[in-house]
Amino acid sequence: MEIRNIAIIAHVDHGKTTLTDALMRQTGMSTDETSMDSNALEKERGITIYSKNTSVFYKETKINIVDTPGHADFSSEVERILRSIDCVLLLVDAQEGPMPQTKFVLKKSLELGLKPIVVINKIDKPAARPEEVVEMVYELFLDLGATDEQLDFSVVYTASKQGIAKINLSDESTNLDPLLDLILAKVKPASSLEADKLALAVQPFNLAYDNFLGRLAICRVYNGIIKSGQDVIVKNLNNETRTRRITKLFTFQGLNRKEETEAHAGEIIMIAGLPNIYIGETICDNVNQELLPAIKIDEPTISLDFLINNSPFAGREGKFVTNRQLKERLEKELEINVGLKIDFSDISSYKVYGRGELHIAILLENLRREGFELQVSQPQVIIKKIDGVDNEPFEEVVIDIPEKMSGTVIEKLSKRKGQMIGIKNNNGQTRLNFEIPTRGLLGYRNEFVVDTKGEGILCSHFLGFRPYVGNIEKNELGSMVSMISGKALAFSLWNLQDRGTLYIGPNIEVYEGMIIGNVAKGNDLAVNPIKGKNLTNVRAAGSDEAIKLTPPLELNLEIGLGIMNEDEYLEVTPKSIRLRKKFLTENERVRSKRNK
Ligand SMILES: Nc1nc2c(ncn2[C@@H]2O[C@H](COP(=O)(O)OP(=O)(O)OP(=O)(O)O)[C@@H](O)[C@H]2O)c(=O)[nH]1
Ligand SMILES: [Mg+2]
Repeated sequence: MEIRNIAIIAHVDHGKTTLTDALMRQTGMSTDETSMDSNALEKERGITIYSKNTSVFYKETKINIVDTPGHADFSSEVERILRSIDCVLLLVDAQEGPMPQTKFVLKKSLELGLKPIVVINKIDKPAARPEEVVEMVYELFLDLGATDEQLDFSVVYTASKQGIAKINLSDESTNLDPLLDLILAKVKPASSLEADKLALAVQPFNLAYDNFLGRLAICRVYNGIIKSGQDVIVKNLNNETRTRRITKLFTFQGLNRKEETEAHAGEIIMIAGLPNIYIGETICDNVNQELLPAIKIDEPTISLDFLINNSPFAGREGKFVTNRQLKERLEKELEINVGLKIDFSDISSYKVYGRGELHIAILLENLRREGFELQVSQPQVIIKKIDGVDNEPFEEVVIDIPEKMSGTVIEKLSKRKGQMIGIKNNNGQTRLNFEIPTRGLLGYRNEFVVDTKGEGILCSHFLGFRPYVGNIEKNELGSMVSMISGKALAFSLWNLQDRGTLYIGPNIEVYEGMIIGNVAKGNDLAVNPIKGKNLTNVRAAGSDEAIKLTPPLELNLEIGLGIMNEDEYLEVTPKSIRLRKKFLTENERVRSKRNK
């Protein structure tokens, strides 16, 4: 059977997974409301975190599809996948138009010589402006230096939620066939009898893990036929070889993997039996086989320390609380989490390098759900020496906000060393473009949500390492640190809430050194949240009946990582997320400062 290999790429939320799901449903690969976003965290957050493979059958052709994540923190996945498919569907929201991630994934596709099919999605939105968006996409192609051939892209209009595609906006349509037909017409076949006869050449572009089968490699078969049970030669990037046996071989069908005895040139497969297999290696059956072109993996941009929980509440909620367990789990994570690096050289605190706050937050969320307790330090950007000069990561930020809020946002980002490179007003909405050191952006997202009352959209994308821009003044808030252990009382919280924002409500157990809120003005503040009211006969404003507490700011992983200070840890357990000082007592803190 003929095979076509495509990936769906886009900015976050533009509808990639919805389209993939609809394609699977309409071709009979899935029947119900199941989705490619199958992971629990994906379902909860409504975003794709891991790229996933599927295939559908249409008119005697197998179309392998890779659904990719749109969030910038996971973009290194996308780049690897682009190397291993033959065409991309570039999805663009018919209202929003191209966004930073659209630009990033398109740029990578064009550089690889791919000729994208442009899919203008969500044409059902009332504010959709599909024709205008096509123009904007064309401009973007031009800006990115597309060749004439690439500029001559096909366009298809879709409402993937309704499962409709049309070539002309005025067409009537009830299904996605126009898109599928376009794919058959425009994407070159991956399979051929000639390629089957060539010497075996297979390359992994993604990794997975199975408790029974161990590490799995998701690969493209470029040439030849690979068989289950076959002995293969794996060549690493330095041309060193090792021989291993393929123990299992799968293809992807709908939401499932299907065990196969062999796979032909052009297929996308998953194989087991190669324990140390890594992305970009060449799997072949002949030592003289040339290496396939390497696949570049993006470097991490931020780092932080992971250590076991040693707070006074350690071990209360978790199943896995020891150093050894944490280390083993992190080592396992490295098997599949390709954007992640970990330095285990310090035996009690592991340095974890990742691609952004969300990348790290997802790892932490997985750990706590599995029953781990741990603590992490404040994320720091990675500084890299290039030609003897310190360089730091920079990001491009695109912000959509109501016009009246733009002043505050511009002011804050400028203070954080952001440079405005564009501003556009449209119907009371403003779009701002900034280039800013990642350092300046760390922790800003929470402030942004508050400043824009949740009405703003902020997205960022990694630009590259650039020379260090010097000190950044953030108005870091002080912390309200409990000086005592016990149960917080409404009365004392009521007194404290004027000083800043509280992270806890009454009856929450606290320990000495735990951070229970921030201080709006000034430095850290040692407080006593368990103090009861003096018993007097006089009824004061703070009587129990009168106590009205503002709801606390509940910490979650992303908020915690964003607001924590350098001398603090975020304590993560299956049930709780707390902030604490590294040094729990005031005495220790003073001493450590003096020793600095
Ligand atoms: N109105 C409308 N909404 C759509 C359409 N397609 C998708 N959506 C909605 O857009 C949201 C995001 O859809 P997803 O398919 O998860 O987007 P995605 O591109 O896979 O997102 P990430 O994988 O996180 O980058 C969901 O709420 C969808 O229901 C469409 O054609 N019309
Ligand atoms: Mg998705």
